[in-house]
Amino acid sequence: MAPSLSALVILFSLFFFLTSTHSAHSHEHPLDPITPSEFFHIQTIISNSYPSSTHNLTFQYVGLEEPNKSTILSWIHCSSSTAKNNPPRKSFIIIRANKETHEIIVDLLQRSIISDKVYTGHGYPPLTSEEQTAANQLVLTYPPFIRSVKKRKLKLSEVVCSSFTVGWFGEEYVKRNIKILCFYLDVNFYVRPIEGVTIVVNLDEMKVTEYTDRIMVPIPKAEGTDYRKSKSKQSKDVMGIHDGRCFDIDGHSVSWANWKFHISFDVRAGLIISLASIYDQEKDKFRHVLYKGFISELFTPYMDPTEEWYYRTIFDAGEFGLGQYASQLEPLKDCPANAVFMDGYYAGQDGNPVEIKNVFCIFEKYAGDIMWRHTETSIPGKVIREVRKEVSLVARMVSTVGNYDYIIDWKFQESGSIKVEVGLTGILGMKATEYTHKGQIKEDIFGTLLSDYTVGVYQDHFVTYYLDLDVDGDNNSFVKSTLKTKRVTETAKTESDAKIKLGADPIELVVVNPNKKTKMGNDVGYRLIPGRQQASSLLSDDDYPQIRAAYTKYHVWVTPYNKSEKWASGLYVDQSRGDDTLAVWSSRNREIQNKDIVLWYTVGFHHVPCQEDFPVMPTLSGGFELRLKEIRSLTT
Ligand SMILES: *[C@@H]1O[C@H](CO)[C@@H](O)[C@H](O)[C@H]1NC(C)=O
Ligand SMILES: *[C@@H]1O[C@H](CO)[C@@H](O)[C@H](O)[C@H]1NC(C)=O
Ligand SMILES: *[C@@H]1O[C@H](CO)[C@@H](O)[C@H](O)[C@H]1NC(C)=O
Ligand SMILES: *[C@@H]1O[C@H](CO)[C@@H](O)[C@H](O)[C@H]1NC(C)=O
Ligand SMILES: [Cu+2]
Repeated sequence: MAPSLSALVILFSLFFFLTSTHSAHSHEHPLDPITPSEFFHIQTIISNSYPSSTHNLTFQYVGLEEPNKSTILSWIHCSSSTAKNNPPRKSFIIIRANKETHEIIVDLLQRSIISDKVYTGHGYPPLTSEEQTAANQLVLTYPPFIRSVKKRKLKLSEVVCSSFTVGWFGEEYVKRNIKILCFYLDVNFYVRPIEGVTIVVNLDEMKVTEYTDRIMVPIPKAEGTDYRKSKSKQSKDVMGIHDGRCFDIDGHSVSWANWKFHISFDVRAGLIISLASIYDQEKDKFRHVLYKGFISELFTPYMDPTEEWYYRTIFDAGEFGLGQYASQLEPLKDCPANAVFMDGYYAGQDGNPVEIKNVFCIFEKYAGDIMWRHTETSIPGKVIREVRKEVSLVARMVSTVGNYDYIIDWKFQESGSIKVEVGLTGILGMKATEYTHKGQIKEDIFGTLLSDYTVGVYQDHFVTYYLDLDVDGDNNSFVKSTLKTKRVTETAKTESDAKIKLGADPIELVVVNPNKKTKMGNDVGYRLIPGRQQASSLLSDDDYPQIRAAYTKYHVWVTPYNKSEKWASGLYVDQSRGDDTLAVWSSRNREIQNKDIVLWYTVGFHHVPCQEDFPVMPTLSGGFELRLKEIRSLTT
């Protein structure tokens, strides 16, 4: 590697910093998230057609209806000129009105509804937090539940409830139902489930429609489960070292070192990276790498088949929304001192914007690592030593869906890599039992006994990333090389060639642009380097949750770009039947060679709880790396 690379990169970032501080106002970008004033317009436009008083109107999803890729790319190319035509600005909205699901597109410049159609397929839209709260409250006034609380000698005022999706288990007709689980208060109430009670609430009627109380086991104790620092003996914070802030943010566009990208917020996906480009000094221009990347789904099945637990197979993005449950980040703890924060907005159930302060943080990270180095001692009379430190720029969001916290990081590196990481922390899903010692247990408890009357239930997590890599243009191919004694390289022609379960064979996976060659004649590309967590689903293929998340049987999929194929588990995930998943789309076996393709990668965790995960779980991380390959020395 040329030793001058880093110096040039630093000069360039300085230049960038200087030029951008001069542009006083930040301009709008067509991929920017829906703004608070746009949410108000959307609410007005739709409420005019569906007055809430007569329609029970609820906003289940409001997001950006993106302009076409070609529109975005030509907008970028003319964005340096002064005359710039902004592409149309539209929003995609899912509402419930009169017990029906509508898909609506609103033109935000014309302030009008462009299309409105009733969805009649399987599955229901994402849940709002308001309807969950209403259902949770309702249960506390339901007489049979009040009797169950009394029977257990508990105080009703100390009970808190939370909502779970019901899944789909082959029923022909399903209503818009959720199940409510209740816990007994303490800070860490997840350790204290009121086990054995099943409550079904119909969301359209806002009524309890099913109730059973089947099992009486003790409520686990609260002692020793409060994880707050004020309660702990170690209360000193460890502060890191940091360099100064030296990146530039203009609206939602970020530039740092040799990178620039756009960052956006969506109520379902959470953090979205778009238009990531890397600067090529030889050509003196930015080269496109990643058109778009985000978490498409996060599937978490618990592995307990009993009556009270079998349905707990949660799709955190499609059912609950990684953005809706994004946490406000705490300066100096969630993010270091040099971090810059951004706020996010989503539409509440009534359409009004809800603000999440500090939803993202962006910071430069130097952790003492080495990007590259060499010491040369073989030249007589000389010692040459060159070292470059590894500095990266991190964009971070944390989503707390119920008991679990997911730390979502996109890490850009000067070397050209993008390291994508997800960290799992928070509180385990816990089940109350009658046991206090392993020796008493004669049945399968589907988990680990962690404390008196407390089982941490086995669970898996499958984090599926959508990665629309457009390396130097949108026609790309996917190349799989199996490293045997003789290397076998195969360019995937159709979708079935690109479906990969990582395992014993060492393989190299590269997205290439076959139309762009280096001086040496190699295709330019990006390697996908799988990381530590490579679990794939253990559920059998005909198990209903597995039918709904069939794509978790493979780690890698490649599909031809199709604007509507965005959500790996389908647009409507609550009670979905698996008829609109990545696995179904891919079964068409379309051609993917020298095409605009999308790479899907799943980071999978088998989580067998252990004592150290209780009462709060230290972060367990997984991820992958996108690493440039043959990007330099381009001929054309
Ligand atoms: C976007 O692309 C689709 C399919 O290629 C096309 O039907 C549609 O007209 C395009 N829309 C715009 C605004 O260019
Ligand atoms: C409106 O919601 C209430 C409960 O919140 C329900 O009883 C009623 O049937 C709903 N009406 C319609 C038209 O959906
Ligand atoms: C990209 O692919 C399309 C359709 O597959 C083809 O028409 C076009 O010529 C390709 N462009 C390049 C640069 O190969
Ligand atoms: C895009 O994907 C959807 C859903 O799989 C499909 O119905 C549609 O036909 C696809 N469009 C194209 C142009 O392939
Ligand atoms: Cu887990």
